[in-house]
Amino acid sequence: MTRSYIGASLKRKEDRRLAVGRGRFVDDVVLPGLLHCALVRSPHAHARLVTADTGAARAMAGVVDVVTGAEIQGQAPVICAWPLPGMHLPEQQALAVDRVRYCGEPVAAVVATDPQTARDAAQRVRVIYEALPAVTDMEAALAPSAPLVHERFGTNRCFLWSLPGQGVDEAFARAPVVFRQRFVNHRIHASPLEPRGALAAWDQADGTLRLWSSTQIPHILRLVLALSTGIPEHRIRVIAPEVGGGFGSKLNYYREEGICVLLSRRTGRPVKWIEDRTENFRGATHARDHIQDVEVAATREGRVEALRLRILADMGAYLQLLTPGIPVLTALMASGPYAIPAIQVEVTGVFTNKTPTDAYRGAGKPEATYVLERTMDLLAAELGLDPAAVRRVNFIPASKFPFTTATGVVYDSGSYDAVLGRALELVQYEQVRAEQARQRQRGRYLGIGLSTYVEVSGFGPSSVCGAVGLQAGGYESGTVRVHPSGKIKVITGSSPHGQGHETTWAQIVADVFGVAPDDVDVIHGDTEAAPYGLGTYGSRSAPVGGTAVLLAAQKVLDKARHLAAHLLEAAPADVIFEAGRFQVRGTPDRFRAFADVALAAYLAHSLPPGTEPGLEATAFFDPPNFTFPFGAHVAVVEVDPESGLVELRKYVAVDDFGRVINPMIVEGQVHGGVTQGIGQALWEEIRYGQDGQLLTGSYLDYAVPSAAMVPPYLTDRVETPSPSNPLGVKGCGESGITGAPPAVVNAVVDALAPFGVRHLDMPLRPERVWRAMRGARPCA
Ligand code: MCN
Repeated sequence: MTRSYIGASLKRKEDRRLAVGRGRFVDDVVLPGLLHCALVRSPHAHARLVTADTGAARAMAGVVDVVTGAEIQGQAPVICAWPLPGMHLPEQQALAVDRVRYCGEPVAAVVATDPQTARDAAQRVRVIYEALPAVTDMEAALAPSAPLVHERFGTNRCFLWSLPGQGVDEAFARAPVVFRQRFVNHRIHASPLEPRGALAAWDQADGTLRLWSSTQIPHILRLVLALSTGIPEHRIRVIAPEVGGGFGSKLNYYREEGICVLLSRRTGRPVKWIEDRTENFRGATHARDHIQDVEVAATREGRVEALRLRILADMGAYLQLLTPGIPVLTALMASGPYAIPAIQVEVTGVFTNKTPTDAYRGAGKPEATYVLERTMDLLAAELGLDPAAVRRVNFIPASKFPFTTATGVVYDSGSYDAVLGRALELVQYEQVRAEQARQRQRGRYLGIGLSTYVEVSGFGPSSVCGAVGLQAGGYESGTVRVHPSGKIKVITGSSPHGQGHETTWAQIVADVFGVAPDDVDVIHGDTEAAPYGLGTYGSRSAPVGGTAVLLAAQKVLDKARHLAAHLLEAAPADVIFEAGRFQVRGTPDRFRAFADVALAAYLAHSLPPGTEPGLEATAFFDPPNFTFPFGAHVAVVEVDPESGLVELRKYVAVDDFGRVINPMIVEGQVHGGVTQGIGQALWEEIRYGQDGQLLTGSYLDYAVPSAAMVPPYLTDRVETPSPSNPLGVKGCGESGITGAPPAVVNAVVDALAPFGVRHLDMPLRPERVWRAMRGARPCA
């Protein structure tokens, strides 16, 4: 019997080099004549640029070039790929010209022979600013007298996008239960282990550019760079070497990449820029930052009949690659796992004097889940029902798939009751509820929080991406190259940065050819090597990229079967492939080993008529639909009434990712995502002062959780294969961060129920929780 590697918890191939420090990141790339870039960044959130004196910096030994915005105006602007109808699209120059609009915006760049000299010289660039009033609050920004982030628009409203929603008004008119609530989904930050970095090497002789970037999207970056700089795309090679995490923040084209390219062209030498942590806090995109007003119409049994959702989404000062589209994803996913008949959503994008927002793990979907899951708990509290019962009343039944939501999204498959049932079983729901009641008598406050989510993963399909205005397709590519010895190279358009594609793609291909995963190596992240691919984000790689690799391998196998049939003098239909060899059906002694067929393909002494030598194929997979992973998470907390400290006592996650390729990698993805979600719920927060100064610009002020701050997670899976791809897989990368925040907040609010607390906004740091309890007398 052939062993199947799909479904096996193989250790990650890539960890062999990473664990011993042999990974090669952008900062490890050193080229002859390398120069280093440092940026002068605005200390003001909003100011007019009066003058910039670069003389002292230029005079320093080791400084090779200094540029200001005016000198490179128009040469490498940032591009937004998700224009919405009627949207105001501001210019974002590589370096600010005339005006700065957020604290940390780059205004000048210095290039020197070593990084320290570049940084010292950047300090000597004397910029005179005329400070202007800044606006950081979205509602204040929409007021008529607000300072304008972009004067030429005459408003800070970037766009208004809506789903009108049929039957919503009628449902509200007849519903016996109606309530509203405001949720603030605050601004957070991705915190990758490796900050951003870029190295541009312009070759004057042949007009070619190589750019090493810590990016999730090498091909898209190459295209955008070509459009932005005018350098022909076929003369650009983008390389994403080892990338130390991105979590969506490296799904972008950033000014710093363009600046390195321009400086390399000006100096004729390679130019590297490596971001420090403070810059990462100010310059890499932020995320979430929604104010969500929800109105709910429901029956007394807890069935939601209609939702009205108004979202204010903070764009920050400019639009990055996908900024406007993120809240649109929230709107489209506003039905969650529930059969809500009527949904109306209005999204307003708002400019403020803050760092631009964009994708961060989940990108719009955690925001939707948060609204829905808090809403379900509020409804349960309103009606005195159990939160699990309210969810069950509203779930889309398993028999109703494919299911079209009121927001127009077609869910592929689901079994929501199954994941909730298993999660309640694992957490021992009845017992914990009884324990909660007992402890309350003793003045101890336990809380139990549920979160049942569905999210969308596996971007494409391309036609749907186009229909919602995204200027990118949703397909992915893969090449499978069998060498004459039978060893295999896979070249993928996906661009992993921590997700383990080198291992999971090898598992897929090993199963097709009946070889060991060690016989399959995977190359990624180099536009010169890989067919055009869209990169890694939106938990798309397994459903779309993995499938492209599978299809390419199947094409190769098909060619090999024809060749084997020729060698065996049999009809291809009579040749079967089993345990790594082609054999004539019913005649086990007439066979050719896979490696022998590979050699024959390259020797080409005897090929079937019309067959080309060689054994490789490329496939592009454009899926017919997205995939819709789902799950049920339960958090159990205890709140200390003296300090407001929240202790997370238990966390259960039961998820459905369809068929699973590597359970251990998937488990790691869930752990990472859940931890980031808990981070948002309890600690992480990007805060600005009213003057637009970033108050949380380091890990002294911005608390990301460590392993010691979270409990061991209890996880399980249910498998409902996705019909959207032949592997039956759904993406798993964003589920944890989608499920966790409402589970934790629901648990804390549940713990505080005796204090009459109905809702608290994240992050639930001790002070906020303590203030909510203070003065309120607990009732048993
Ligand atoms: N997988 C599997 N079986 C499934 C689904 C996935 O074995 N049914 C495996 C895949 O083969 C892959 C991994 O799990 O090895 C994640 O696959 P997938 O869910 O398709 O997600 P992507 O590979 O597209 O990764 C993107 C996703 C996102 S959107 C963010 S953000 C994110 C994340 O994954 N950022 C990460 N995980 C991260 N992990 C690390 N270490 N660093 C990041 O920056």
